[in-house]
Formats: sequence, C-alpha cells, structure tokens
Amino acid sequence: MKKPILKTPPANLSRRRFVEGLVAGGALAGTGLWTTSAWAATSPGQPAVLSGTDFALDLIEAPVNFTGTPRMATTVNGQVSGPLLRWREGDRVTLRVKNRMPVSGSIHWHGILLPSPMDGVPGLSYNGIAPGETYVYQFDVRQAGTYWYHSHTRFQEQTGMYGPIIIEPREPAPFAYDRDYVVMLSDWTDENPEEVFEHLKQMSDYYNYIRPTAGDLVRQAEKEGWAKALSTRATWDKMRMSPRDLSDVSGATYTYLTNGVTPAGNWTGLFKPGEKVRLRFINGSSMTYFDVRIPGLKMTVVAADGQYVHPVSIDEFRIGVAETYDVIVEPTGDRAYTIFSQAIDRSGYALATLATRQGMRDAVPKLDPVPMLTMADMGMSMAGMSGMDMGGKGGMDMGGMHGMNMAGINGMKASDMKGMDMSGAQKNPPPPNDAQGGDVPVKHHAPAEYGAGNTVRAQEVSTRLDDPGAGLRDNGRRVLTYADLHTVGGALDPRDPTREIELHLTGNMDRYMWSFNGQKFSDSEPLLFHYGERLRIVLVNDTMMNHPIHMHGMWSEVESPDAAFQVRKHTVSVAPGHRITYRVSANARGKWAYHCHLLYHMEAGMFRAIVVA
Ligand SMILES: [Cu+2]
Repeated sequence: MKKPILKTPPANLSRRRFVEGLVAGGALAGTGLWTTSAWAATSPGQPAVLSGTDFALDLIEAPVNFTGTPRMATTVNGQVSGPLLRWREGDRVTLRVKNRMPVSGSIHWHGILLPSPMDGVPGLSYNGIAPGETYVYQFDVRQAGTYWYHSHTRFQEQTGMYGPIIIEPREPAPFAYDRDYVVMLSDWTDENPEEVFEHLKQMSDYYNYIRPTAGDLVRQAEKEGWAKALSTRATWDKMRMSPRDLSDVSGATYTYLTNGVTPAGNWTGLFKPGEKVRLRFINGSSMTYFDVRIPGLKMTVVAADGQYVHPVSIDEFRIGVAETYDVIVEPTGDRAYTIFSQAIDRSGYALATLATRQGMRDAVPKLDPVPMLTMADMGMSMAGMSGMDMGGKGGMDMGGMHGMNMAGINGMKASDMKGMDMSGAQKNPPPPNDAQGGDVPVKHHAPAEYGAGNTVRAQEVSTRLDDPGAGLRDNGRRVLTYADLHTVGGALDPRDPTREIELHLTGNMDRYMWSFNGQKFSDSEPLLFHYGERLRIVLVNDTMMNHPIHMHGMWSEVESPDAAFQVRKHTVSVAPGHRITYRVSANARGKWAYHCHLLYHMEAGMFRAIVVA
C-alpha cells in the first residue's frame, strides 16, 4: 500500500487558516484503497454515491488534513463525510459493515425504523463490531426522505464516521425540483476528542475563551511556545470571542465543514438560472448547532427529519445536532450564493456556495453578534426577579442585564453572579406561565437533587414553539421555528396518550455531568414502555443549553402547546427554559437508546435505555 504524503505541520498555524481550513483539505487521496478523494468521485461536487440493496462498507482509519495539521480520522470507506447511501422505500437492504480498525466500532442508521438488533448501538442492539469482524445489517426500508448514519462508539463520530442517507419515496414528492444536493454540516477538531472531553470535565468553559487566566497562558506556552500562545491569545482578544454558555465546544478547536469541505475549500453546488434546487441539510456535527441562511435566497422548507411538512418560506433556520431539513431554493442569474452556516455561539462558520460555475463566490456575511442569554432563557420571569437582591439598586437596568455573563449558571458559583442573591428566585417562585399553552405543571426539586453545584434551575418553563431562540429573535429575517412545521398527513397514530413520562434535562457544569432527572446513565434504570401503548413524553429543560433529544426506533410526534399534533421528528431540540411534549407509539419491541445528541453530553450521562416489552 502506498504511504500517503503527510505535510509537515506549519510552525505557526494562523487563526485564519484554522477557521477557514485548507483549500484542498479533507481526506487525503492515495491510501491505495480509494483512488479518488472523497468529493471528486462524482460530479458535480457530491459524495461517492452507493445505491441499490446491497452495500459493503468499511470502517477504516484514514489520514485527513483540514487545517494544515495531518490527522487520522475514523471513516466509512476512507471518506469524510462517508459515502451517500441511496435506498428505496419498500426495499430490503443489506449492509455488510467490516471493521478494519484496530478498535471496536459501530454504525447506527439515524432516524430509521428497524428491528432493534439492526440499530447499531453497542450494549443495547448488539456488542458492536470487533476489529476484523463484519456485521450484516438487514432490514426493510419503511420510510422515505433525508437521514444519516454515524458511529455510536465513543467519539468515532467526532473523528469523521458519519455520512448521508437518501431514501427514494415510492410515491413522487409533493413538490418539484430540478437538482438535489446533500448539504451535510459537521465539526472537525485536530484534538483527540478524549482530550476535548477531559478539558470539559476539568473546566466546562475551556473552549469559551472568555477570560483565560495567566495560568492558562503559561500552560499553553509550555505546550506551544510563547510566540504562539501569545498570538493565539491576542487573536481571540481582538475577535472579542466570548461565546458564553451557548456551546461547550467552539471554534476555538473546531473547523466547520460542509460536505466534508472547509470554508476555504468552498464546496460548490452548480445550478442553471431558474432551476429549483433541493438542498438536504443534515447536521452531522458532534456538538454544534448551526444557524443557516443563503443571503439573496428565500428557502422553502419541505421536510423535517425526513418527513414532509407543509411548505413554509423562510430566510434562516437553526438546525440542532442530528436534525435534517429539506429546502427548495430558486436561484436566478449568472451568479453565486453563499450557504452560510454560523455556529450558534458565533465562533466560526461552515461555508459553501451555489453557483452557475465552479470557482464563483458571493460575499461572506459577517458573523452575527454573540447571542446573550436572557432571563427568559434561564426560565426566570421578571416576577421571579423581584425576589432577588440586586445589591440595593432600585430600578433595575434591563440593558445591563443583557450584558450579564450568565456563563456560570448551570453550576453557578456566587462569584459569577456579582453580588446577586439568586436564592431569592427560589424563595419566590413565579406562578406558572399560562400566557401560552395553558397551565404548565412545574416540577420543583430539592436543591440538592442535581448536585450541590446546581441550585438554580428553570423555575418558569413554557412551551414556546414559536421562539426562534437566543441570537435569532428580531434579527430582521424570517426564522423557522417548530411552530411553522406541520407534518403532511398528521399523526401516524390518532390515539391519545394513556400515560405520561416527564423527564428533566439536567446538568452540573462544575463537573461536566449531564443527565435526565439528575441521574447519569450509569446510575439509571431503563425506561419501560408497554408494547402497543401510546405515550406522552414531557421534556423540561432545566439547563442553560439547547439539547437535541433523540429517541431510537420510534417517532417523536411533537405536540403544539394545546396538545394537538404538530410535527413528526426523530430528534427534538429543547431550548433552555422550554418544555416540549411529544407522543410516542411503543410499536417497536426491544432495547433502544434515548439520549442527547450532543456527543459529549451523551458520553457524560445524558442517556437512557428504553425497553419496549
Ligand atoms: Cu445535551
């Protein structure tokens, strides 16, 4: 086998290079197994496509280079993203997955309805795929639309093991289009994810770069030399990066990719003026929510999580980790349009282009200001505020509140709050908010329930499906919300739920513990669903972060605030201070995973097993 040529890392990796990546970054050609680089296999600019009913996939380590520093990725068929799998609704597919890595691996088919042993979650569906072993997945394809696959083993997803799935429907789509592109977003780090996780456990805001201490600088200098450490610090200071509490892992370590291509590489989808182009957005990142827009183009959303929705015309959408949205755009003129996907914390962006010719570019928008979390995001009303001791200042300045650093809130330390007595919020819990969605049952917990560091939780939660979220409110653009999404055809199961399970999304930032109801996976019992029953799941987000909650094996049918059917999803993003309910039909026997799709949250314990029996 020919050895790949690895570049020497540059002595001083510039910040620009780091954010934008290498022009020709990605999987390196010439491993001997694949003769073309990932995105050159088909034209124009789509991944290697595998279609039919029989698939041979190799889990294999492969060299990549996104930033100038060569790294090994864990891949499917040597590519990041992995090959596009095209299935047909109604077919029985067979996927022979051979593990050519020295460690155990797995592939999970995200959002796909299938028998539990085919689901690809080590410890629940099977034992994983040992080195040298081949696992044969076989199941009937009972749905259509845009989905994806990824490893469910430790951090292999972070290091490249993911790819898109398109399932052709039996009946033609209820909308027309001339071209069809996958737009898969992801986040790449040159760091070992085990180190990223270690950093987060030691200091949950490690990647936030709010105010690095002198000690941090010395440690960084010892590792990298003073010149680099100082210049990195200066660059961050100049960029005024301070992502607050929006993302645990940021552009401080991530380079954001579109279809496995860096912003500098500028993945380009071609069109002819006047054509309708279907873009299948998939958020295949490990930790990053993206806010996506294409300046100059309206987007018509036609599907969410693979399921058709009544078309809605928007300028921008926020896509949680693991969600998918299909949109139709109608570009005109002999020109280019930028597909701009900024990370929710504004610490970087993924970038791609729609153009009439390769090499054309449109302007790149500036990153929006870093969103400031508000009291509403904390699930605290102004009524609750009245119980607070604001340090003797009468007539609170709300402008000042917006400038407050809420970063420490999950594992709040007194020092973070600058003299505010947050216990007041506990002493005077506000009445339930019935402005939207009727009475909201608020479950109160003993302060110690989630650990000593987590004494402040959402006191007032509400079902605000029409809230675009922090950083997108009143930005002058029409932003998609869950309230806009109505699945075509309504609920699959018309029955009302006969049972309700309420789960709180909880965290302790001091120790980087994430959980349901304050209980890590390792300490928890499986949730028991009775086969055949119709359930209501109630999720209450007590933390300061968005959590994309994914149930394997069964649909999550999200309800409107008045408990009517809203939208069918496989991954439900719950914003801070929000309460979301959805119905589940327990129609798939076996053991299933139920977890936050932020990879490091899942590994930290925000995971439950479901047993349907
Ligand atoms: Cu989470």
